[in-house]
Amino acid sequence: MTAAAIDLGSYLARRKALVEEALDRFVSPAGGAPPRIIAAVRYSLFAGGKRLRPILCLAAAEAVSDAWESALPCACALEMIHTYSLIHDDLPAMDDDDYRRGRPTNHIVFGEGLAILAGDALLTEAFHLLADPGLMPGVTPETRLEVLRLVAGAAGMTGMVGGQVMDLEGEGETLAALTDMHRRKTGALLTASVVAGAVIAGASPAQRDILTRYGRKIGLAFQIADDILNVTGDSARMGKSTGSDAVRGKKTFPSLLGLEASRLKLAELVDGAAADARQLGDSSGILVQIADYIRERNI
Ligand code: GRG
Repeated sequence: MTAAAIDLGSYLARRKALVEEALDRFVSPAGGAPPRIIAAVRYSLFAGGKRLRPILCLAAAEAVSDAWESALPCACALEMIHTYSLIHDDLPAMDDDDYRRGRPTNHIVFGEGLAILAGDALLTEAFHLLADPGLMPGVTPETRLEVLRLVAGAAGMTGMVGGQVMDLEGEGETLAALTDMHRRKTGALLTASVVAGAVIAGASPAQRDILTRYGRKIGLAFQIADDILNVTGDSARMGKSTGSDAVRGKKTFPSLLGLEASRLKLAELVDGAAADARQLGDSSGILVQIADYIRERNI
């Protein structure tokens, strides 16, 4: 069966279940950490996220090799880094949000101190997983180091943290600045998810280049879709308030470009990403469908 024939809904559900079962093992009360930090970490880690970053990591690995399951610990590490970023982003010192994924945010339930530490723990444990020689069988030390380097780069000052700083400083007043901010804040980790999966699966330099281009396009597309959803989305379905960007006077793609031009930009990026993925041949069917899913998503 070619990948194009796979039903996306069932693929996403299967990969999500695989990731959640692995996260449950990796962040377990049996690991010896104080129960309160485990509770705070697990509260946000199992709050109903879409698991898009780990699924992208596994799908990219699968596009390159049949040995894609070696990427599972890395997929989990990426979800842990993503969850840390959401916990910290919701803090009073940052976006000061009381609800995420339809539930009170981590600091509302556990207090600010524990929420900061839950984020710290998730970030640290993610690198603990990536560095564990007992995980990712068959992956050479050089490849592991390369994955560590690219995930750290995406999460750090030139990537997600840098983008968050630009956001805090109110940068993003022009389309170029907004695009740069989002490429760092949201795009970098999404791109790294794709590239890390491919590298673990033994991608050639040409495959890696193709998937880097794909990742950069869907990374920005994801943020434009998020901005559009903040204007047009259904808050009950999304589990968070919509319209908040306009209330806060935040610059977004719809506020700078208008809704219609934002939709066109989103379509251009998604179509471009799908064209990139198709260069990998039949095994890229799922990546093509995930690009479309980002265009169509309503949560
Ligand atoms: C605190 C260092 C630090 C960084 C925070 C990513 C981020 C940087 C903040 C999140 C702010 C935000 C809501 C951005 C919009 C795009 C986005 C990342 C949405 C949430 O990602 P989803 O939709 O979430 O993949 P789920 O809930 O499905 O996991």
